[in-house]
Amino acid sequence: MVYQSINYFVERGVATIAMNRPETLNALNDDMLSELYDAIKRAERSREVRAVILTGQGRGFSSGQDLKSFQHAGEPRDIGAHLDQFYHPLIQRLAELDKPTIAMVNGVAAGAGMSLALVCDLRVASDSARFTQAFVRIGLVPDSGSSYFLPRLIGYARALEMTMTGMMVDAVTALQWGLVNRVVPQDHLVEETTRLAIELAEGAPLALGMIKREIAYGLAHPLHETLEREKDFQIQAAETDDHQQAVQAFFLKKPPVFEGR
Ligand code: T3D
Repeated sequence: MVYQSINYFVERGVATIAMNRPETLNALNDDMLSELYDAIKRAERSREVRAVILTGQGRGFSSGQDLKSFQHAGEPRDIGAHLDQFYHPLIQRLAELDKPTIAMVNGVAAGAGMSLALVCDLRVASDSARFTQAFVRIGLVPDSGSSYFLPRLIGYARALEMTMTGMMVDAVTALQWGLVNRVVPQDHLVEETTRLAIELAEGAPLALGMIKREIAYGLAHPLHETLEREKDFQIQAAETDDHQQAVQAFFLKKPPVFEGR
């Protein structure tokens, strides 16, 4: 697929996917949503790619669904079919990607644009990033996973405040609330996020994939089931060449080199 609405490149094991409709603050139209899905699939299938950065070009991360699509004159728009066709597969694929994902939040993240940031494993925000659950401001409700991820990240009360008011949350507050992992000056955003992504790309890929699933499992299951799941994953991890090699490297006082085996 040739991309028109996003940019995609890979460097040092990190795929960077940048939404590229800056004149709309990267509003999500069908082309962009299809391309994002394709890019995630591409990153997932590439052996070279071991971490993914999702970001936006220009001064916005993403302003959410392109509001032009709501300005229809004739037939009412089938919003359920649209969510099923575009958003749900994208959010699900990102959530299930067996590689670490980082949202590099360069500016405003609104509505489903914020959902895209939430589904990523980590969020690094610039000091000019802003977050809004804009849905309610146009009489809609949270979608694209916001009602799943937001209370898990910031708690019930704050999630309700954000979703019921559509308030704008600045980067400092986002950090205090646990909505983002780090806030860095805008000028350092790419450098700092890339450094973190490379660190993850050089980590043990099989273990990282399992960690992602294990933590999600632990949030949704009781302790006794989580202990069993941890054990299953630990058995698998202990059998990898990466683990064996890393233990040897420890005693040789060398850094481990993880090959994903
Ligand atoms: O269809 C389905 O499947 C349902 C899915 C729904 C999911 C959703 O995401 S619903 C929520 C959609 N998003 C919004 O409601 C947010 C709308 N945008 C805003 O509230 C503001 O633009 C922001 C708070 C994000 C940023 O404000 P500000 O003041 O920094 O920028 P601005 O001047 O409002 O926007 C800059 C330009 O981007 C402007 O265009 P112009 O006037 O320069 O030609 C504006 O119209 C355009 N823009 C911003 N957001 C969108 C957009 N164009 C289309 N769609 C947008 N969502």
